[in-house]
Amino acid sequence: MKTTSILSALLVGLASAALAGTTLTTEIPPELIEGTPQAIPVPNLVPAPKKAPTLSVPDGTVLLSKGKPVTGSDDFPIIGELDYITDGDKLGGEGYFVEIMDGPQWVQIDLEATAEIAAIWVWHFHSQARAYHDVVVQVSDDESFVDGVKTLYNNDYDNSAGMGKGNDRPYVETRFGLLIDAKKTKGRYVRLTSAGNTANDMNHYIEVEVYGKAGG
Ligand SMILES: [Ca+2]
Ligand SMILES: [Ca+2]
Repeated sequence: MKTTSILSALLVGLASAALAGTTLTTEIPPELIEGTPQAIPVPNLVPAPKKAPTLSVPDGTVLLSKGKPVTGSDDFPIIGELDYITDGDKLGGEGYFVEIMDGPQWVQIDLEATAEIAAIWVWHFHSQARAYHDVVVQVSDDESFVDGVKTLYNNDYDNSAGMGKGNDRPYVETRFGLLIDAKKTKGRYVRLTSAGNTANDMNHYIEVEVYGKAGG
């Protein structure tokens, strides 16, 4: 009896230790699918999720990227503005996405201070089921991404973007976005690369959210 109580107390202690942290949630935009569905001809595709992804993050994790400055390899977007990426709007329709030119292109968020990053949540485009090619997400304290670059996500399975072969799988864009576990990686800048998509050669972003703790 006594042994059982001690054992129970131990198990409760272990359970609360394992549960330390918070489940990250965000506002998911409403469904808005337009046009006729198109085939998504990429290998090893992760099917579209039916609900929002979840991730346990450290207590005290906050949204760091809201309103932060965004730069890019294409300074003159074809549609919209780079600022859309951190403005908090995630709707799928016209006026909410920025379109940048074809080829491998990047956008970069400046958190304005080194942070301990817990998660990065990405919406490229969600009014049509499609997959973006060569999605690579990196963190660095170096604005030019030469030194100290940490790659958190890379689904360029054939290294066509020339940044190294990635082991992540291509996925279907949906309103639920792509949630990346950043595992407390430290850095000031977040750079996201892509190289067109299965519907056209252009690159798009609706919103990117970077979560973590400032001053990491
Ligand atoms: Ca936005
Ligand atoms: Ca590729």
